[in-house]
Amino acid sequence: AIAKLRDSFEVDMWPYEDQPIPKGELLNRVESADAILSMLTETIDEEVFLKGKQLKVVANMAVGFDNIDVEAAKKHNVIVTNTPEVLNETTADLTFALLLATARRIPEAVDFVKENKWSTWSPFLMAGSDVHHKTLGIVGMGNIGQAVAKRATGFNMNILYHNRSRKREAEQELGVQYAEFDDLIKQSDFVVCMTPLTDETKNMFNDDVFKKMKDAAIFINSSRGGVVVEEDLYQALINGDIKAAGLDVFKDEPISSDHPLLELSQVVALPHIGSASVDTRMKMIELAVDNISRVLNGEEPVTPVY
Ligand code: 8YV
Repeated sequence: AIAKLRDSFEVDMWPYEDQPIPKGELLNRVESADAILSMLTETIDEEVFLKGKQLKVVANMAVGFDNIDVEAAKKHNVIVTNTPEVLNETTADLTFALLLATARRIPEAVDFVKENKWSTWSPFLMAGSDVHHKTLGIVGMGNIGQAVAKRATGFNMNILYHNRSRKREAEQELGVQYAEFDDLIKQSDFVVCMTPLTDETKNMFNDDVFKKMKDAAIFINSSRGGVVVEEDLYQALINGDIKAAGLDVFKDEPISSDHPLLELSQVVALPHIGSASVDTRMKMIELAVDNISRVLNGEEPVTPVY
């Protein structure tokens, strides 16, 4: 995909495998840039738009774009694009895998075998929680939320959802039921967060919310870490307000191994790999490259965010 860009444009690429581009470096390089292909690791704020006088488009290789100040982009007449749809199914697969792994304590059980601790059989050895026929609450019923619900129907789960707007089609097709946020929180055995990070959703999972959940509830987050007050989640797990958590995302990523949540055996943590299948990442980068090529050729982008 990058080679395709190189056919028509000069490409200045940061070796992102090592570390995200430092802000100063980004500010230097953006001065001569017409486009930025960004990942979530880059904060694209007003400062970047002020320096990037030639900038016409910022193409984020992600569906979420909370790393970009969209209002500042509008002000500076810069188009912002994202990569929706192509990652829905892959992210839903990972979310469901995380739910199953957390409920059935898979990572703990794998370690148990590898660490040579399996010396006998006992009735409750690595016993976890059932998933089938339990109540799943999905907060954020966009396309990925709906793809998660579709998977849950195969497990005969009772599915509740909360969303800013009702999703009548999903209600009909998937048999999901709309619930007020508090009702969903109180009734669900599994609470899955699938909302984007906005001013409205920031810190929405806090002490108050965890206390309302069932003691046996399992919280799954594969959207954005910023929707959770991590200290409150830690306390909720310690105090037994909820049972376990599966987290693909954290407030400040990447986290290091001394992150408090990692001390807890009932936490399954992943390094933000929701959309990380080779097929999907290829589709995402191709879409991002397509968006850049189109804008720089004077055409409409495929997936603008506004
Ligand atoms: C990104 C994501 O691919 O799409 C999103 O919003 O969180 C992931 O799918 C990943 O963070 C790389 O930018």
